[in-house]
Amino acid sequence: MITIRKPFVAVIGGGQVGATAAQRILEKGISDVVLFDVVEGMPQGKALDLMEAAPIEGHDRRIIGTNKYEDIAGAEIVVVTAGLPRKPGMTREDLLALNAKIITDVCGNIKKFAPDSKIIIVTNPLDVMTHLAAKVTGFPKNRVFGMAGVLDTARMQFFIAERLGVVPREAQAIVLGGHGDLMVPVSSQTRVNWQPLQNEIPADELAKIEQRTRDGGAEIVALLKTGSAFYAPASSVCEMVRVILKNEKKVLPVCAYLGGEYGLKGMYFGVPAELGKNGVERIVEIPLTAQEKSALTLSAEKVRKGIEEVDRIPAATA
Ligand code: TXD
Repeated sequence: MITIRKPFVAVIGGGQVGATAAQRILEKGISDVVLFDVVEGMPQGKALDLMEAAPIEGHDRRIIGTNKYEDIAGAEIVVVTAGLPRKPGMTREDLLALNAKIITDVCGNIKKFAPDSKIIIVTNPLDVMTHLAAKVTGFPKNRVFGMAGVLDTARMQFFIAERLGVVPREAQAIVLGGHGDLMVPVSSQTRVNWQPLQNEIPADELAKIEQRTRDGGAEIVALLKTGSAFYAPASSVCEMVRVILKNEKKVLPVCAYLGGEYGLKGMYFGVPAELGKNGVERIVEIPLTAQEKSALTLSAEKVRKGIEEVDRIPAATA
C-alpha cells in the first residue's frame, strides 16, 4: 500500500494530459500525485507503471491511481484534465456543452473532498470551464485558475527560436487573452537576445509566427487525427504546479479572474499573473500597443459569449 505525502497534487483525468503531467511532476521530483479517473483500473495501471519507472528515473516520489474521490482529500493543488479533447475540425467551443457536464461533476467533488485546494483547470474551452469551476466550487477566485497561456507562449517561443536558430528558452514571449483562435501573441513585448523581435524578424514573417501560434493546437490535432496535444500541455501544468508549491511568485500567463485589470471586470481571461502558495497572488499589467489592446478586447468578447452560454446550461449551474 503506497502512502502519499503532503503537499501532494491530485490530477483529475488520467488521459493524455493528466497522465503525462503526473509523470513530469514525479520525475522532476516536485511532489507526490493522486491520479483520478472514472475509468476503472486505468489510473491504477498508469500509476503502477509510473512507480515501476522510479528505480530507473531515480526519483523518490509516489503516485496512486484511484476511482474514489475520497483519495484527493488534503490535496494542495487539483489539476483538472477530465473531459473530451478536440477531434479534427472541432473548435474548442464545440466542446462546451459536453465538457460543462463533466466539469460540474468533477468540481462538485473537489468542493466536497478538497475544499482547501487550489484548482488548475486544463479542460477546454479553457476560460469558460475555469469560470464554471469557480462557480460550482464557490472557492475564492485566487484559488481557481486555468492553464493555457504557458502553453500558447511556449509554442510561440519555439516558433521564434526555430526561425532565429536560438535555443527555445532564449525567446522571451507572452501570449494573452482567451485560449482560442483570438488569443493575442504580444509581439511588442517579445525579445530575443534583448532585442525587440521586430528588429530580428520581418513583419510578414512575424505575422505568420503569430498565426501559427494561434493555430498551434489545431496543427497538432490535424497531425494526430485522434486526440490533441499533451506533451507541451503537461509541461505547462507541471511548471504552474512547481511555481505554486515552491511559492516562487513567478509571473506566468494564467487564466485568472479579473477585477478591472486590462479594462475587464468580473471574468476569467488569460493575463500575466504572479503565482505562489495562495494561487493567483497578483495580476500584472504589461504595456500593450493599441492594436494588441483591441485584439484583447475582441478575444474577451468571445470568452464572454462562452461564459453566457455555459451559464444558460441547466446541468452546469446545478
Ligand atoms: O491548453 C490547454 N488548456 C489544453 C486543454 C491543452 C491540451 C488539452 N486541453 C484539453 O484538456 C482537451 O481539450 C480536453 O478537454 C482536456 C483533456 O485532454 P486529454 O488529451 O488529456 O484528453 P483524454 O486523453 O481523453 O483524457 C481525458 C480523461 C479520460 O481519461 C477520461 O476517462 C476522463 O478524462 N474523464 C473523466 N475523469 C473524471 N471525471 C469525469 N467525469 C470524466 N469524464 C472523462
